[in-house]
Amino acid sequence: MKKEVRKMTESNLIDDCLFCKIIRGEIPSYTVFENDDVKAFLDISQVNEGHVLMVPKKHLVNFFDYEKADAERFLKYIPEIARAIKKSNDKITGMNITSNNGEVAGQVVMHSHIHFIPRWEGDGIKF
Ligand code: DGP
Repeated sequence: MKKEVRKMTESNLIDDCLFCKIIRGEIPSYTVFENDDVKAFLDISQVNEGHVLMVPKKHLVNFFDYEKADAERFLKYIPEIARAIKKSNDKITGMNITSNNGEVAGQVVMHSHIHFIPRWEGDGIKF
């Protein structure tokens, strides 16, 4: 069953999508977490050191595109990834976990992704 799901997911990846290319390994990325369902890698334009993106291994445009099963399958990894990033650096004491959905909300790459932006006292980041 798991194999079938994985096959279906991979066939859903599309040719001209930047994050599908990263998932397929056609564009290099610094991967921090990966399994059959999701991949998490360093964002190329770091808002703060350790800024990570998590993407589902299924081409979903954004949360408006998710079925309940997609949410259950992909979003459950958020706490695990957040903890792994926090553990990677003692100075991290907080984190902004955000997602831009739609162009008007600042979404540039049209493959659903979640930003993990590590925070610490005095980091100077303003939202
Ligand atoms: P958003 O504005 O929410 O769609 O964020 C897209 C993010 O994707 C942005 O923070 C920069 C990141 N990004 C764009 N191109 C690449 C790339 O080729 N590699 C990596 N690692 N990140 C990228």
